[in-house]
Amino acid sequence: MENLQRKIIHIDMDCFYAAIEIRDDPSLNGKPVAVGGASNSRGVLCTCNYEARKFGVHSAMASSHAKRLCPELIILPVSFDKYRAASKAIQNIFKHYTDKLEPLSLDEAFLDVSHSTLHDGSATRIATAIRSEIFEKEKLVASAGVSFNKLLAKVASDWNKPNGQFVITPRSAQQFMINLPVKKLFGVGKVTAKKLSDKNILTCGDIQKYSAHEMLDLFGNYGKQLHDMAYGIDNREVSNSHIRKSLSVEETFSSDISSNQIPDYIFSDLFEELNKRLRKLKHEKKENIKSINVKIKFEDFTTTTIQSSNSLYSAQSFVHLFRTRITNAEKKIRLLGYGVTFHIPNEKPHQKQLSLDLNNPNQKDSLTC
Ligand code: TTP
Ligand code: MG
Repeated sequence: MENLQRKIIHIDMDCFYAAIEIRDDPSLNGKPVAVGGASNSRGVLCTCNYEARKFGVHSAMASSHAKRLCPELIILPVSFDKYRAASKAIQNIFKHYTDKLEPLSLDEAFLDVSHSTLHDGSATRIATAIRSEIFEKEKLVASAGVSFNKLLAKVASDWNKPNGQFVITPRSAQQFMINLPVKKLFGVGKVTAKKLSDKNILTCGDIQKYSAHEMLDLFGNYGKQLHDMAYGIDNREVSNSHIRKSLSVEETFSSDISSNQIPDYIFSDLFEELNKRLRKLKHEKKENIKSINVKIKFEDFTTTTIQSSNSLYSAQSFVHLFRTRITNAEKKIRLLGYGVTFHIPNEKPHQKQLSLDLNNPNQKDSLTC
């Protein structure tokens, strides 16, 4: 495998938003706790602690459903300011260990410690030290993955969650990949997993039975990427100058609305929120917008996204995009979202897909979680 010499750590905080809430209110300790929209207002959960997960509760679940699974569940409102402050504190801790640092979201980051002399240059011991420092200073628990590339470090950080770490060495990688379920790879959601399982492909070892060409024929460009991932190949650098690929905001209505009855203020509020978020970004400016999109979730939970690369970025363009495609009122609408994608300088197609999957900024940053 490539890059034997690199030492990459992926840190991911455990049940991040919920952990912060519990830290700040110790009476919540040991109870099932979630953060998100209220269960009587069609809200959705951002996350929940591991006590709640025992009941089958998870991120992005409707709060009302979560309450049915776990009637004792305490659902707290979202306090982004607190989460941002904790995130900043954690990022500052990472800087004690390396300058080559790539935050992926508020609660996770890649660190390249290949050239560190700390802890005798042992990435495993550096990862342990980072987790201890986070706990001592922030009273929050993190998990870590250690490996020789980003793909494997990220898979590894999920392996011993919560409060654990896992190392994939060049020597163990081959065996590890053979048994790794495809669902653990970035970008393999339910739909891709189903397509793969229809061909009896359940593990990375199953993918390895196909040549790169066969995977390309079967699944298009993504098939080739899956083939690389199945062998644990990932040459991407840990990059400090992380550039965002997209930004989106969304709102779940308090009750479903017919498409022709959506009040104007909903469109203008969404545009204003997107604008506000856009202003906060460092690198990605309005002039760098590649396309705009409108996401619609219907009452039956089916979702459609309408995208345009030819529209100006304006409030009218979003409304126009919505109106040109949603012309009948046959299905009511549950959620509306506005989003943009950005031009990425010098982007290679393969890197693009991988980093899109990795960063998945839309979901974590959306207004309704
Ligand atoms: P995750 O790291 O995916 O989840 P987590 O930290 O809550 O739990 P764990 O890593 O232990 O599995 O996401 C980090 C935060 O991002 C999470 O605390 C809340 C937010 N988030 C959402 O708002 N919506 C989502 O759908 C997801 C997955 C996360
Ligand atoms: Mg996390």
